Amino acid sequence: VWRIVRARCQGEMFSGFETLLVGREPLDAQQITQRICGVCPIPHGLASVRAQEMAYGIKPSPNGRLLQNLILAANTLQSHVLHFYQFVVPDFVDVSAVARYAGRDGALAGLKAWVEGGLAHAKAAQEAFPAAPLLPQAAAGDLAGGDLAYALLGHYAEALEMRRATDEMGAVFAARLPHSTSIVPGGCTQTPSEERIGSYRSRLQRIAEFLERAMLPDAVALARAFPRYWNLGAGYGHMLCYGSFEQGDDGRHLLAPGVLRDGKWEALDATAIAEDVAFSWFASPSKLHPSRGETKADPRKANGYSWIKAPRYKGLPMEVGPLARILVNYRSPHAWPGKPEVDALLKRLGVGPERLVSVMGRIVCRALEATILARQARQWLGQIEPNGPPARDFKRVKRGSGFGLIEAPRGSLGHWLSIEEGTIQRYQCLVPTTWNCSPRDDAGQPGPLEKALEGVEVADRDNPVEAGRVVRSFDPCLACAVH
Ligand code: NFE
Repeated sequence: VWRIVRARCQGEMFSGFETLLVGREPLDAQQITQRICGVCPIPHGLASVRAQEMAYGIKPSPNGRLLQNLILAANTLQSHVLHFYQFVVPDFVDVSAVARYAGRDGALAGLKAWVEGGLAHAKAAQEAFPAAPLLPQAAAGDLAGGDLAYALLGHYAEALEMRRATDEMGAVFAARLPHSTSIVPGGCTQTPSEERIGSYRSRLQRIAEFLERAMLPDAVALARAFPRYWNLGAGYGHMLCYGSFEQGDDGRHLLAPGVLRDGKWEALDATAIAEDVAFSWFASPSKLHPSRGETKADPRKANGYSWIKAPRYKGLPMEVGPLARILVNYRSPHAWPGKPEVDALLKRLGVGPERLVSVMGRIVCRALEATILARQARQWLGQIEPNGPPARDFKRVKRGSGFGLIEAPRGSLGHWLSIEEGTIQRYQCLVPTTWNCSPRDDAGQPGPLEKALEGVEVADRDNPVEAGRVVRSFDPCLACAVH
């Protein structure tokens, strides 16, 4: 057995969206920033819209808020289904077991043909190029086979269908996806006709049914089969949530903002955020709040090892994502309707809430959040005023500033904007994977994922699947992290 003593998390590309926005029309920002990522474009668009709404002094209209929530819900469900079935399941399951499947399940039979084809290709390539083995190395010996493999893989293809359904559902109001053309400051440009509401609702019913029948039970089955992962990959345990899915104009959210420092809840103070760059390839100074943030690339910087900055909250590295959202709300002194659901799930799993800070905790919280969100989306649909105005009017400003804080599928996302002479003078994004995959800060503290990898035991040094599973539990996205 090998033990990880140190880990470095590296973002190895520069994107530069913040610099390319300078000098542009602010109303272009929600279009341009959606291109940061194809998996979570909507939260980028909405964070930008929030920042502009603040600069223009408006809030979305009631329909606008509901439509924005419904578009974000669709994008979040798409991302959560992708993470579980297309990323996590193949990490824990012996996919080649499907090649031995002899039953009558149509989904598994289809997958079997696909896996057999892939294995045949890999074998042929290996024969042609024996020096470069393409077939996977020997498995670490803890991949699920048999009935569990069939159960989880049996939903793999259906999950792809569900991702299609989530994108179709989102596009009803987003006009198109992945990059929506309809989200604007004040709401959305798509009028919620009865037909559109019905179109969203019929897909949502299918997706909600899938989440309750397949995804949540499958996450529970996986957790039961791999109990070791309740004790792996904890990291610091500091959690951050900006809050998301506004329930009205009065500051209520489905997932309320808050912070856990050493397990203790406190209110979020958005001024207590700063980004360090001692180990990041930037020439700009450390300790800048994003409202004053700078992006000056310095690819040859001594000590630099990442294009990701190191954001800290009151000097601490914070984890963000579904686990952070659920735990912050679970530990909040304010009543949260999701709490009984968390308790019921923990009871079913036979673990206490303290075990949630782990690889398995991140996985089950994502599945639980998806079911809560799908249920809530039905309520929002019912609250829409059919054919009512989908947005509020606003006036562009010559000068102003604002910020938008939102929860993307992978965690807390903020955009900070300043406008001078009617154009963007400064634009800064602080993105979920920037929080989770940050490098060391000026004080030398490792980022959350770097910390979570410390101490992890690996059975096979050449095939460190345990480390891979820790990384995967954060659902990292390089494109977002470097933006
Ligand atoms: Ni590219 Fe993203 C999400 C955002 S993560 S996926 O969710 O914002 O950094």
